[in-house]
Amino acid sequence: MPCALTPGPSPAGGRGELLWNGLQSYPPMKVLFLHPGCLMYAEIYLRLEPLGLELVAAAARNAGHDVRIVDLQVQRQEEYFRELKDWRPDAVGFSLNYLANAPEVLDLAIRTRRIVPEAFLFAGGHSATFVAGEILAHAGGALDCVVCGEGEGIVGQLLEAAENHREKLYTLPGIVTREKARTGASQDAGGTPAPQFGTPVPQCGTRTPLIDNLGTVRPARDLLRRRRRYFLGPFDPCGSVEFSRGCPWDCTFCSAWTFYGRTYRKVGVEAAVENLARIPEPGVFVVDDVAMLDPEHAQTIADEIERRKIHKEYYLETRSDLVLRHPEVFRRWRGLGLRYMFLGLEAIDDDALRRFRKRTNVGSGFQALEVARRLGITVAVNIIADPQWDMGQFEAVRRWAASVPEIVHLTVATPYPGTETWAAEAHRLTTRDYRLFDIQHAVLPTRLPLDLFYRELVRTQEVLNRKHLGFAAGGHAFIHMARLLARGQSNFVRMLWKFHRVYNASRQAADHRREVRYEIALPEIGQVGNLPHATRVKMAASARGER
Ligand code: B12
Ligand code: SF4
Repeated sequence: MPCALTPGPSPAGGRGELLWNGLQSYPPMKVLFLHPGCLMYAEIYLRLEPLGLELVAAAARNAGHDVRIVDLQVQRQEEYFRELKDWRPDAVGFSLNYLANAPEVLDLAIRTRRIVPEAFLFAGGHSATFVAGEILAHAGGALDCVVCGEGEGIVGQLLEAAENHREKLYTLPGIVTREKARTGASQDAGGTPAPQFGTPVPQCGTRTPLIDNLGTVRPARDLLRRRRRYFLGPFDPCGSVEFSRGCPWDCTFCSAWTFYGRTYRKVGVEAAVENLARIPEPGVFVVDDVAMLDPEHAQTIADEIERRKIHKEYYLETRSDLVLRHPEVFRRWRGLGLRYMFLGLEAIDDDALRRFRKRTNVGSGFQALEVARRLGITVAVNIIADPQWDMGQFEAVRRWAASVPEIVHLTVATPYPGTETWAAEAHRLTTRDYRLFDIQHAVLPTRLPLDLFYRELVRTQEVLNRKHLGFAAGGHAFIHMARLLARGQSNFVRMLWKFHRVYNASRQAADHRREVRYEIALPEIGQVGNLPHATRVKMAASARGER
């Protein structure tokens, strides 16, 4: 039975009792956590366990509550609603990492409120942090609060407050209620200052304090009901692990660094490897923003993996300059099972890299590809398509992609709340439909007519996919697919034939014509902190309608 240091009588509606020693005791709450469905990319290439939500769920369970998770990436909405009606949770927590999922989460919250009117409903996650105030406004009372920042450190206190003194919720660091969002009140203590870019201060006075001791909460992997549905290309099934959190770089299009205030924290070696050892799947995705950033940490984890004789295969995301700086680390990890690496090359011209403030250049990106090839690590690279691209630029990317052995992905430049590009470009948006902010749609003006832009985009993605398919279908991959099917794992094989259904120029153009019920709020110049001068000038110009 959870026990809180909150003397005094229970407020009306609370279920707690006052104990002889003045402490408040209250029965465990039934807490249901929900992850929304897949976005385009996850429909095809990968679908991974929601590690952040598993951590929050574990922390709630450690606080003594009865906890369940529903993941709509691999479960149907009917299952969620059945769970609501049969189990009748006291609290429901919605995960909102991806901005494009906002309308789905809002609709689910509104329907949830009707089914369990007394329940405490809250949302959290990466995107929720940056748009907390507007999400609460859109929800029109369906959501009680939004948690800004990391969830595992605060969820115990949050549930305790929800149960016993809901009127004081807003005093918790990083917790935004409707009232707090409306008045801009920032009376919470001990929080970390709010992320800077595009984050209107009244939406989120502070974030939850950054956690000192990452890795001590063990993700509640056991709560996921369809683990075999998570996969990452040929890693089918696939688990996820976290070795570090945050990023010290400051690319203009990325919000990973603003979310964590440009900090970089490592999970202790023992905890990291223990968490890894507990993953039942043979393939593992390392979720770190920039894996292998600290070579010593990477080597010590490798030592421990060897000592414990853990045999897994790994897929990670990192930067090309790190591959060049510490090839010995990648060689060592290759020996341990590192098979795939995702490198955000982002562009094949230096001007664009400068604009993105990537702090690297095309030459070193290409050198890193060479190093990875020599090490036998398969690389997937990402290129950001600028909506201002013309036919020639698409063609150049197609030609380049065909000339290299790597897997190439194309995403569309998208300003997000929490990024510097959001502050600078938001006033040029052609749509404010959250659903289109998934880096597969163009939300800024395109140079080509929109239909043609999508035709070129899909055509390029198709060429890249065909190349990828060619690799996958050849040689060992065929045997691999046969083995997967024999084990009843069909995620990877299905993905190979699903491309045309998901990536389709007419479908993408039609997405712009859907009715929009929830619109993203635009930033105001006065609401963004510490922006570089050049960005402020750009912002002011775009606010005046200039390009
Ligand atoms: C790993 C990762 C993935 C994995 C998915 C992991 C998963 N299933 O959750 C893969 C590779 C599949 C992926 C895919 C995509 N991703 Co991604 N991804 C990341 C990355 C690098 C790390 C996320 C992570 O696991 N962090 C570690 C865990 C522990 O943290 P967390 O999930 O954030 O959870 C913490 C808090 O957010 C909070 N929290 C989370 N949920 C909840 C719920 C409640 C109730 C509460 C209280 C708190 C809470 O508490 C958690 C613990 O501290 C982030 C960058 C980042 N640093 O966030 C980008 C990021 C989230 N991805 C991004 C994008 C754009 C995408 C794609 C759309 C890309 C694409 N090419 O299409 C797809 C969409 C996938 C989909 N949902 O369908 C953007 C999101 C931008 C936005 N504002 O929407 C990010 C921020 C990267 C960036 N450069 O800006 N991604
Ligand atoms: S894109 Fe990568 S390197 Fe750049 S800020 Fe984001 S996580 Fe860091």
